[in-house]
Amino acid sequence: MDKTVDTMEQNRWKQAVAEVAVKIVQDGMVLGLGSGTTAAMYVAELGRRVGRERLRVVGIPTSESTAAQARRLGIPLTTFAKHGVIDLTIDGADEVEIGSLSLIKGHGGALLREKIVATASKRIVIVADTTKIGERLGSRESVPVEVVPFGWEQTLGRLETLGTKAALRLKPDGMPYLTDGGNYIVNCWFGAMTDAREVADAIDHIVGVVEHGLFVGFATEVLVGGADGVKVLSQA
Ligand code: A5P
Repeated sequence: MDKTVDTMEQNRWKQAVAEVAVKIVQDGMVLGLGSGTTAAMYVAELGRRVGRERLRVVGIPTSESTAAQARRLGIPLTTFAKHGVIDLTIDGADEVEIGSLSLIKGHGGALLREKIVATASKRIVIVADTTKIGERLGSRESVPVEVVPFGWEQTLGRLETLGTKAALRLKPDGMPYLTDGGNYIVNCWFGAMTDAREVADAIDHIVGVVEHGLFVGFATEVLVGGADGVKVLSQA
Protein backbone atom coordinates (compact mmCIF):
# COMPACT_ATOMS: atom_id res chain seq x y z
CA MET A 1 0.00 0.00 0.00
CA ASP A 2 1.06 3.57 -0.68
CA LYS A 3 2.43 4.63 2.72
CA THR A 4 1.72 8.32 2.02
CA VAL A 5 -2.06 7.71 2.18
CA ASP A 6 -3.52 7.74 5.66
CA THR A 7 -6.34 5.40 6.61
CA MET A 8 -8.91 8.16 7.04
CA GLU A 9 -8.23 9.54 3.59
CA GLN A 10 -8.34 6.05 2.08
CA ASN A 11 -11.66 5.42 3.83
CA ARG A 12 -13.07 8.61 2.27
CA TRP A 13 -12.03 7.33 -1.18
CA LYS A 14 -13.63 3.95 -0.51
CA GLN A 15 -16.84 5.62 0.64
CA ALA A 16 -16.95 7.79 -2.50
CA VAL A 17 -16.56 4.67 -4.65
CA ALA A 18 -19.30 2.86 -2.70
CA GLU A 19 -21.68 5.75 -3.34
CA VAL A 20 -20.99 5.64 -7.10
CA ALA A 21 -21.25 1.85 -7.23
CA VAL A 22 -24.64 1.66 -5.54
CA LYS A 23 -26.15 3.82 -8.30
CA ILE A 24 -25.48 1.03 -10.83
CA VAL A 25 -27.95 -1.24 -9.03
CA GLN A 26 -31.40 -1.45 -10.62
CA ASP A 27 -34.71 -2.65 -9.29
CA GLY A 28 -35.25 -6.40 -9.70
CA MET A 29 -31.56 -7.35 -9.90
CA VAL A 30 -29.92 -10.47 -8.48
CA LEU A 31 -26.73 -9.16 -6.87
CA GLY A 32 -23.43 -10.72 -5.87
CA LEU A 33 -22.39 -9.07 -2.62
CA GLY A 34 -18.61 -8.77 -2.24
CA SER A 35 -16.43 -8.94 0.86
CA GLY A 36 -13.87 -6.65 2.47
CA THR A 37 -13.99 -3.11 3.78
CA THR A 38 -14.79 -1.37 0.47
CA ALA A 39 -17.53 -3.84 -0.42
CA ALA A 40 -18.94 -3.40 3.10
CA MET A 41 -19.31 0.34 2.47
CA TYR A 42 -21.17 -0.44 -0.75
CA VAL A 43 -23.43 -2.98 1.04
CA ALA A 44 -24.21 -0.30 3.64
CA GLU A 45 -25.24 2.08 0.83
CA LEU A 46 -27.30 -0.68 -0.77
CA GLY A 47 -29.09 -1.22 2.55
CA ARG A 48 -29.97 2.49 2.58
CA ARG A 49 -31.47 2.25 -0.93
CA VAL A 50 -33.42 -0.89 -0.02
CA GLY A 51 -34.83 0.90 3.05
CA ARG A 52 -35.56 4.30 1.51
CA GLU A 53 -36.59 3.42 -2.05
CA ARG A 54 -38.08 -0.01 -1.40
CA LEU A 55 -35.59 -1.28 -4.01
CA ARG A 56 -36.40 -4.94 -4.73
CA VAL A 57 -33.13 -6.84 -5.03
CA VAL A 58 -31.83 -10.16 -3.75
CA GLY A 59 -28.20 -10.86 -2.90
CA ILE A 60 -25.83 -13.79 -2.83
CA PRO A 61 -23.13 -12.98 -0.24
CA THR A 62 -19.48 -13.96 -0.74
CA SER A 63 -18.77 -14.46 2.97
CA GLU A 64 -20.47 -15.12 6.28
CA SER A 65 -19.49 -11.60 7.33
CA THR A 66 -21.25 -10.02 4.31
CA ALA A 67 -24.27 -12.29 4.86
CA ALA A 68 -24.54 -11.05 8.45
CA GLN A 69 -24.22 -7.42 7.36
CA ALA A 70 -26.90 -7.84 4.66
CA ARG A 71 -29.29 -9.47 7.16
CA ARG A 72 -28.77 -6.61 9.63
CA LEU A 73 -29.57 -4.09 6.88
CA GLY A 74 -32.67 -5.91 5.62
CA ILE A 75 -31.19 -6.85 2.22
CA PRO A 76 -32.92 -10.10 1.19
CA LEU A 77 -30.54 -12.98 0.51
CA THR A 78 -30.95 -15.79 -1.98
CA THR A 79 -29.10 -18.92 -3.06
CA PHE A 80 -27.85 -20.50 -6.27
CA ALA A 81 -30.68 -23.05 -5.93
CA LYS A 82 -33.12 -20.20 -6.61
CA HIS A 83 -31.04 -17.98 -8.90
CA GLY A 84 -28.47 -19.50 -11.25
CA VAL A 85 -27.36 -16.21 -12.80
CA ILE A 86 -26.25 -13.05 -11.02
CA ASP A 87 -26.98 -9.77 -12.85
CA LEU A 88 -24.33 -7.69 -11.12
CA THR A 89 -21.57 -8.32 -8.61
CA ILE A 90 -19.81 -5.47 -6.87
CA ASP A 91 -16.71 -6.58 -4.98
CA GLY A 92 -13.36 -5.26 -3.78
CA ALA A 93 -9.83 -6.22 -4.76
CA ASP A 94 -6.37 -6.19 -3.22
CA GLU A 95 -4.53 -5.35 -6.43
CA VAL A 96 -5.68 -4.33 -9.92
CA GLU A 97 -3.55 -4.44 -13.08
CA ILE A 98 -4.15 -1.46 -15.34
CA GLY A 99 -5.29 -2.46 -18.83
CA SER A 100 -6.07 -6.14 -18.29
CA LEU A 101 -8.07 -5.48 -15.09
CA SER A 102 -6.69 -8.75 -13.75
CA LEU A 103 -7.01 -8.87 -9.97
CA ILE A 104 -5.53 -10.26 -6.81
CA LYS A 105 -8.30 -10.95 -4.32
CA GLY A 106 -8.66 -12.86 -1.09
CA HIS A 107 -6.67 -11.00 1.49
CA GLY A 108 -9.95 -10.94 3.43
CA GLY A 109 -10.03 -14.73 3.07
CA ALA A 110 -13.22 -14.92 0.97
CA LEU A 111 -11.65 -15.76 -2.40
CA LEU A 112 -13.39 -19.11 -2.97
CA ARG A 113 -16.95 -17.82 -2.61
CA GLU A 114 -15.92 -14.62 -4.40
CA LYS A 115 -14.75 -16.63 -7.40
CA ILE A 116 -17.86 -18.82 -7.45
CA VAL A 117 -20.05 -15.70 -7.37
CA ALA A 118 -17.88 -13.95 -10.00
CA THR A 119 -18.09 -16.95 -12.32
CA ALA A 120 -21.92 -16.83 -12.16
CA SER A 121 -22.09 -13.05 -12.77
CA LYS A 122 -23.02 -11.25 -15.99
CA ARG A 123 -21.26 -8.06 -14.91
CA ILE A 124 -18.54 -7.54 -12.31
CA VAL A 125 -17.68 -4.08 -11.06
CA ILE A 126 -14.70 -3.76 -8.74
CA VAL A 127 -14.59 -1.08 -6.07
CA ALA A 128 -11.04 0.01 -5.23
CA ASP A 129 -8.83 3.00 -4.53
CA THR A 130 -5.62 4.27 -6.05
CA THR A 131 -3.42 2.35 -3.58
CA LYS A 132 -4.52 -0.92 -5.25
CA ILE A 133 -3.67 -0.01 -8.85
CA GLY A 134 -0.43 -1.08 -10.55
CA GLU A 135 1.20 -1.83 -13.88
CA ARG A 136 1.96 -5.48 -13.15
CA LEU A 137 -0.03 -7.82 -10.93
CA GLY A 138 1.97 -9.15 -8.01
CA SER A 139 4.21 -6.12 -7.62
CA ARG A 140 2.35 -5.04 -4.46
CA GLU A 141 0.61 -8.08 -3.01
CA SER A 142 1.05 -11.79 -2.48
CA VAL A 143 -1.45 -14.18 -4.06
CA PRO A 144 -3.65 -15.90 -1.44
CA VAL A 145 -4.15 -19.59 -2.21
CA GLU A 146 -6.84 -21.56 -0.35
CA VAL A 147 -5.66 -25.11 0.43
CA VAL A 148 -7.20 -28.04 2.27
CA PRO A 149 -5.73 -28.45 5.77
CA PHE A 150 -4.77 -32.09 5.14
CA GLY A 151 -1.17 -32.16 3.91
CA TRP A 152 -0.93 -28.36 3.68
CA GLU A 153 2.85 -28.56 4.13
CA GLN A 154 3.03 -30.69 0.96
CA THR A 155 0.81 -28.28 -0.95
CA LEU A 156 2.89 -25.30 0.21
CA GLY A 157 6.04 -27.10 -0.97
CA ARG A 158 4.49 -27.73 -4.41
CA LEU A 159 3.47 -24.07 -4.66
CA GLU A 160 7.09 -23.09 -4.00
CA THR A 161 8.21 -25.17 -6.99
CA LEU A 162 6.45 -22.49 -9.09
CA GLY A 163 9.14 -20.04 -7.95
CA THR A 164 7.17 -18.34 -5.20
CA LYS A 165 7.97 -17.70 -1.56
CA ALA A 166 4.99 -19.14 0.32
CA ALA A 167 3.79 -18.86 3.93
CA LEU A 168 0.78 -20.20 5.81
CA ARG A 169 -1.54 -17.38 6.94
CA LEU A 170 -1.76 -17.30 10.73
CA LYS A 171 -4.14 -15.61 13.15
CA PRO A 172 -2.74 -13.26 15.84
CA ASP A 173 -2.77 -16.22 18.29
CA GLY A 174 -0.43 -18.13 15.97
CA MET A 175 -3.03 -20.69 14.86
CA PRO A 176 -3.77 -21.17 11.13
CA TYR A 177 -6.33 -18.75 9.70
CA LEU A 178 -9.49 -20.64 8.68
CA THR A 179 -11.68 -19.63 5.72
CA ASP A 180 -15.50 -19.81 5.77
CA GLY A 181 -15.06 -23.20 4.07
CA GLY A 182 -12.78 -24.46 6.87
CA ASN A 183 -9.63 -24.35 4.73
CA TYR A 184 -6.21 -22.73 5.17
CA ILE A 185 -4.69 -19.86 3.18
CA VAL A 186 -1.13 -19.87 1.88
CA ASN A 187 0.16 -16.44 0.81
CA CYS A 188 2.43 -16.70 -2.24
CA TRP A 189 4.83 -13.93 -3.26
CA PHE A 190 5.46 -14.15 -6.99
CA GLY A 191 6.57 -10.55 -7.53
CA ALA A 192 5.49 -8.71 -10.70
CA MET A 193 3.97 -11.27 -13.08
CA THR A 194 4.41 -11.05 -16.83
CA ASP A 195 1.58 -13.53 -17.43
CA ALA A 196 -0.90 -13.86 -14.55
CA ARG A 197 -3.03 -16.35 -16.50
CA GLU A 198 -0.07 -18.71 -16.83
CA VAL A 199 0.55 -18.51 -13.07
CA ALA A 200 -3.18 -19.08 -12.40
CA ASP A 201 -3.18 -22.17 -14.65
CA ALA A 202 -0.11 -23.56 -12.90
CA ILE A 203 -1.66 -23.11 -9.43
CA ASP A 204 -4.88 -24.73 -10.67
CA HIS A 205 -2.94 -27.95 -11.32
CA ILE A 206 -1.52 -28.32 -7.81
CA VAL A 207 -3.09 -31.06 -5.72
CA GLY A 208 -4.43 -29.74 -2.41
CA VAL A 209 -5.30 -26.31 -3.81
CA VAL A 210 -8.97 -25.41 -3.50
CA GLU A 211 -8.81 -22.02 -5.26
CA HIS A 212 -6.54 -19.01 -5.62
CA GLY A 213 -6.92 -15.27 -5.57
CA LEU A 214 -5.85 -14.55 -9.17
CA PHE A 215 -8.96 -13.27 -10.99
CA VAL A 216 -8.00 -13.07 -14.66
CA GLY A 217 -10.68 -11.97 -17.14
CA PHE A 218 -13.44 -11.39 -14.58
CA ALA A 219 -13.68 -7.63 -14.00
CA THR A 220 -15.44 -5.54 -16.62
CA GLU A 221 -14.98 -2.19 -14.88
CA VAL A 222 -13.04 -0.93 -11.89
CA LEU A 223 -14.19 2.13 -9.94
CA VAL A 224 -11.15 3.79 -8.41
CA GLY A 225 -11.38 6.33 -5.61
CA GLY A 226 -8.59 8.82 -5.11
CA ALA A 227 -7.66 12.41 -4.41
CA ASP A 228 -9.27 13.48 -7.74
CA GLY A 229 -12.58 11.72 -7.11
CA VAL A 230 -13.85 8.47 -8.60
CA LYS A 231 -12.52 7.29 -11.96
CA VAL A 232 -13.60 4.33 -14.08
CA LEU A 233 -11.04 1.90 -15.50
CA SER A 234 -12.21 -0.28 -18.36
CA GLN A 235 -10.51 -3.22 -20.02
CA ALA A 236 -7.97 -2.10 -22.65
C1 A5P B 1 -11.84 -10.51 0.40
O1 A5P B 1 -11.48 -11.84 0.43
C2 A5P B 1 -11.06 -9.78 -0.62
O2 A5P B 1 -11.02 -10.33 -1.88
C3 A5P B 1 -11.44 -8.32 -0.66
O3 A5P B 1 -12.28 -8.03 -1.73
C4 A5P B 1 -10.20 -7.57 -0.80
O4 A5P B 1 -9.34 -8.05 0.24
C5 A5P B 1 -10.36 -6.08 -0.68
O5 A5P B 1 -10.67 -5.73 0.62
P1 A5P B 1 -10.64 -4.24 1.10
O6 A5P B 1 -11.73 -3.52 0.38
O7 A5P B 1 -10.89 -4.34 2.57
O8 A5P B 1 -9.29 -3.69 0.79
